[in-house]
Amino acid sequence: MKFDVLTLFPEMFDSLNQSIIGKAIEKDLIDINLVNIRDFSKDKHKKVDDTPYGGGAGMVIRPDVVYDAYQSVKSDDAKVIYMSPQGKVLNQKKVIELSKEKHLILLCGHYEGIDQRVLDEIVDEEISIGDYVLTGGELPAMVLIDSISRYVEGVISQESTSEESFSNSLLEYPQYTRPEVFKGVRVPDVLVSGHHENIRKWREEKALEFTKIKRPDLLEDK
Ligand code: 58G
Repeated sequence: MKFDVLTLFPEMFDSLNQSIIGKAIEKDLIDINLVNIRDFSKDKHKKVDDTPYGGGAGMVIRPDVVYDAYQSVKSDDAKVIYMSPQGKVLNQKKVIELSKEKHLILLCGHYEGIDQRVLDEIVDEEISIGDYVLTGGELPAMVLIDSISRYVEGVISQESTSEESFSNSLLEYPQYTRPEVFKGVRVPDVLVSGHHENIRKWREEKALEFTKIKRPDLLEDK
């Protein structure tokens, strides 16, 4: 999977060189190419934004610099995603769907956003990571990269993605590890019983119980 990220703050993505995603990059399972939109400014001061037509607060990113940044990475099979609070809210189904793509171009805005004309010209999909406004699209782009990369073959075990929360519309069952007694509380007996069928049933019940208590909305249309 190839990700091109169009951003004014490529350094923000340094944190992806850690843990599981860092390993996936080292192993060439995913390729993250950071493109600094500022490199495409034709201005002698490297300016990329200007005041909004019609007035109002803040600055808007110019369409021409974004378009040139896009031209430098586009391919015939690329899907362009604009990270925006006005997009469709991301969920696990969307993550799995996007993990089947070969090439994603993630566009990150800043300030008051990007000139609408270049968005209309190049964007295939607008995605939000939740109903709140951030100062930039970089954190949402990292959320997208992380969530999608988990589904790329070899990044984590297949078991981890098939057994997890949401793959059956339920939350996960609770997990326990050593010590067997912590602050006077024992690990549930069934988990140390070695009775695999009872363990499976107990986990199924707990997953349903947790979902009813914590996220009843997930059960609403079931
Ligand atoms: C209104 C406000 C429109 C994604 C800001 C466009 C991006 C939240 C999310 C913007 C984002 C999210 C400028 C800064 C997009 C631009 C960016 N905020 N919820 N902010 O996924």
